[in-house]
Amino acid sequence: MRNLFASILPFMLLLWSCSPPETEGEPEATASGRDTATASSAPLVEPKDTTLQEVQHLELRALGNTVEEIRYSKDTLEAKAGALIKLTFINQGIDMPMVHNVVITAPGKYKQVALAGANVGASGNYVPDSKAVIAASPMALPGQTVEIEFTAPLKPGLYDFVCTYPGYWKRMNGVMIVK
Ligand SMILES: [Cu+2]
Repeated sequence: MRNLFASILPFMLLLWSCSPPETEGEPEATASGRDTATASSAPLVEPKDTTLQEVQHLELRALGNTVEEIRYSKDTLEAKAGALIKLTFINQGIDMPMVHNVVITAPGKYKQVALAGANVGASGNYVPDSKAVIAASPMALPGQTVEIEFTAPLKPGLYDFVCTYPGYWKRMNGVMIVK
């Protein structure tokens, strides 16, 4: 048995060494397949470089020291479509509960967002988890200034902004004009 194996082995090795390469032509097919995939996925890659994005500074104040007096310093904010907005929000209220924020919402959604925010409560900063929310500042306590950055919508139109502290939306809302 051992002798038989020993006599066959050289022939087996000979056959194995003479077998032709198996995968000729395949690398070419793989390469062309990869090229096709790259070409079709390229448009999905969004530019991450923001160095060319226009930066725009906006300022908004919360005025008044009673619920009957409270208001924003402006009824409208103007933003350029797609610009990086740096919004400074200054709460000029003196006493509690003069607590305010500014939430940018989709067109016509300020009331809906404010009512949903009131249900969220203080633990959630009175800001609902909603597609209608474009950007939201933290709550500014009396005398506090907060700053937020967000990208203005790409689509021009009339967007809303609102304070979502419970009940304040009635007097604290405005329009963000995106051009
Ligand atoms: Cu407010």
